[in-house]
Amino acid sequence: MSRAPFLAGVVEGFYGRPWTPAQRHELVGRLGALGLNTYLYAPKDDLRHRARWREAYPAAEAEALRDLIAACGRAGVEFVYALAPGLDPAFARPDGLAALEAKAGQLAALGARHFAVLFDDIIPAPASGQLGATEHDAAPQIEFAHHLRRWQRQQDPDTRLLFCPTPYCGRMAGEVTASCYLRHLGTHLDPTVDVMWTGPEIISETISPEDLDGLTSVLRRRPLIWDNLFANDYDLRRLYLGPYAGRPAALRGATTGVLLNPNCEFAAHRPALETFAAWVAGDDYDPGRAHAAAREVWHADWCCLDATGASSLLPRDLLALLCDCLHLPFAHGPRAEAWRADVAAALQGDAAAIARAREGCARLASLFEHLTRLEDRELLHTVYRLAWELKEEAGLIAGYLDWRARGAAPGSAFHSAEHRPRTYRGGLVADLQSLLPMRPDGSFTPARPQ
Ligand code: GDL
Repeated sequence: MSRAPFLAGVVEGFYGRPWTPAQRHELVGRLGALGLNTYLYAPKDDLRHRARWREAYPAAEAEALRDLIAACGRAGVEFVYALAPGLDPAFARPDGLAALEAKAGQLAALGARHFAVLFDDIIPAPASGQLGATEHDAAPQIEFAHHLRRWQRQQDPDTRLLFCPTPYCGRMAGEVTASCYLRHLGTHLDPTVDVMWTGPEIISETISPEDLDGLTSVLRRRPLIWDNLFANDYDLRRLYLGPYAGRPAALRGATTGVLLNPNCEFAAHRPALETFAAWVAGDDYDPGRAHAAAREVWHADWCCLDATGASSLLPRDLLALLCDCLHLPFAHGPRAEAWRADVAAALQGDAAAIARAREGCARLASLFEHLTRLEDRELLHTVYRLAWELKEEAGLIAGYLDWRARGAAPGSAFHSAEHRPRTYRGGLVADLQSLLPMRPDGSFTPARPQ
């Protein structure tokens, strides 16, 4: 595989509503235009990808896939079709292997050449946090992959097969060099098969070449990174509009490729994709600079209408503020972080910070007002609930600061007319979270009783 091209692109690999054919066509056109070469089809909730992987696609869906594969061909993007058979205990038995051939045959008839087999998220994690996969789990997976590889080679010798292992990140594998599962994979899996890895964690803040040293030696090949930096399927209240970050340029040389698993909301993919393409293209990648360039490209989509029928683009600073508020899993963007720090200082009584915090509250209210007038309603509804929540918090903070500025009596308490118990910060999940709060270090309170 060392001479195979570096794979760079997108894995549609998230839980939740899969993208539509039209969205995929738009994506593929953009991948090609940005010089990215791969689209891996792996939507967890396409029934025929995972839960009912043996079933053939019905005519209409098959035609949509045929069109998509053709669009990939025109855009210079390799289409990779993934099967995730691991929930089916009989996947490697003869009937499973026959179903595999039939399914691969259908996809090949639609134009697919490259395949992936995914065995992630199939064994419940024991409380220790480590998945208990052993070589006994690896053996049938390898058999399944080899069956497909042999079949693939008969059709076309120049194809690629990707493989997602059951422990697919450092945290799951524990000490990688001691993992019987990974060692078995390294020894027995056809060396031309790419093995996927999400980095030290499922959602990795950083991934460095050094993080992959042990893995590369155990697998006897460089891994292919499945990058969940922008995936937001694990928390409905997050959306990631920040830049690709935390991966040095040298990571490219330590891997056979990087595929991004983006936000579920298709309309939110632009900052991730544009900045990732810049990272793939050059060594002098700077996340801040790339993000500014990505926002500049995206800005044209943010057209606001007014009551007179006139239209104007969302002010650039408000788009930047939005992207900074809905940034990355581990960091707020600079404008959001500065405002958060101002709010913290304002609550401690710092006069200069109070003025800046209030200004920030007003800007968030203005951002929300502009967003409601967006011409592109898909874009609006992609950010609506999150922008709403932000303007609610900003309104509460502004109300609290006003109340204090009016000279509240010592010992008195602030009540907001718009933020009432149960309708604000309410719901069963919020109640449960308050029963078992999480500390910043990841531990939960209350601790075990003595
Ligand atoms: C995962 C899943 C992926 C999901 C992501 C983020 C892999 C290999 N599998 O564990 O489908 O979108 O986390 O929640 O990443």
